[in-house]
Amino acid sequence: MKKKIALVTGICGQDGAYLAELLLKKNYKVIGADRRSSRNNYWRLKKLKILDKIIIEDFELTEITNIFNLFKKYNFDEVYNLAAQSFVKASFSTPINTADVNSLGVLRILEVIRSQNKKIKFFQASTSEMIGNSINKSQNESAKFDPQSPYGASKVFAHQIVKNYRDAYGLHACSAISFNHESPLRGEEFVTKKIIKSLAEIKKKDISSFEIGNLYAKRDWGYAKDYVEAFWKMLQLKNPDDFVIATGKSYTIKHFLDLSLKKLNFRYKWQGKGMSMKCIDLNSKKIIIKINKKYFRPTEVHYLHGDYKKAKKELKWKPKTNLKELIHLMCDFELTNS
Ligand code: NAP
Ligand code: F7E
Repeated sequence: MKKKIALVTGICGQDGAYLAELLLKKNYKVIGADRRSSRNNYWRLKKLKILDKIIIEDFELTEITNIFNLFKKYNFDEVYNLAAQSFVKASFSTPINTADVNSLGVLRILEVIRSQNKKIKFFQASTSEMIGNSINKSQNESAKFDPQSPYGASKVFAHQIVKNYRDAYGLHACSAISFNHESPLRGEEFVTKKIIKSLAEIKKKDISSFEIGNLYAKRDWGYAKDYVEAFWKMLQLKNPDDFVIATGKSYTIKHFLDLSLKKLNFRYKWQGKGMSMKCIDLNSKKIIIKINKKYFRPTEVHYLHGDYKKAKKELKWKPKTNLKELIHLMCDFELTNS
């Protein structure tokens, strides 16, 4: 049987790497779209031992000709758009670039699909940051949007335009409203990876302490490898639709820190309040964690707690990894791989 051809944009990111691994297992021909960079950013694909199984193509979401030519070169069956300026904090300092990549970039792909081949199935990586601080009984597919950052706002445009192209032109286009998902392959600027990497470095005496921001926001954290399975399942549906992908559990950053400290066998105590709060290592008697204002955002999303009932029913999908298991995976990776 002819192999299906999938395009994965953002191939060098966390989700791109896990999704490529899954698609290869399912016998797809995987084309990985990567923007040119002087940095070697293939480390995730190398870790998963899949770099030589993927065809990497140059791809820049802000360049329509670039996208057009790539879609001329291959007859894609499925396109997974995972590329984005994905760091919320950075979107406050690069709002225009964030909108160009995350909003208009999606529209550029949709226009190319609409004009070249409407049969291509399209997946968009939407986010719980679109829901932001809106008050909803349940954070499901009908939740109102109240984004709290240029990132969240840029993703709302993308989400709405995907729905519009589905309705207006009959494209098989859908979006996953994913809540936070993490893994050993998570980018180092995100709070989970930052915490575990820094604690492991303290253990190894490479650093003595680190600083962090708001400990009291709540997040619904899942495992990225579980989430990419839902992404693939969505494109196998007869009728395209949008789905919340989440765990249905919500914890503070402080809770994540405490679980990580325990997993890494720290004896510790918290002291002080607010900006003066600190964590002391009871063995060395030294401060290992301090709060720094610079890690706070101008506006914060305080509480995320996804309701994935629809995905459970229609995709037969549910998260397989709980927070403790996720932390264990990330700690083990940090202790053995760096
Ligand atoms: P990630 O690790 O930051 O990966 C994003 C990738 O997009 C990177 O490889 C990046 O390239 C690429 N990219 C950025 N700007 C680009 C441009 N202008 N043209 C082409 N490629 C570009 O993100 P992730 O965690 O895997 O997330 C995947 C997608 O899901 C993103 O769209 C994100 O917004 C969305 N999402 C993520 C989460 C989550 O918790 N992880 C939750 C909801 C939604 P470089 O490697 O060169 O930087
Ligand atoms: O922050 C707080 C911070 O940067 C989580 C992206 O994948 O998920 C991610 O966005 C929380 C926030 O992720 C630090 O204020 C405290 O409340 O890990 P994060 P995020 O902003 O939730 C969504 C769903 C996406 O779509 C995004 O692409 O942690 N926090 N101290 C900190 N955050 C960071 N990064 N660094 C700190 O030192």
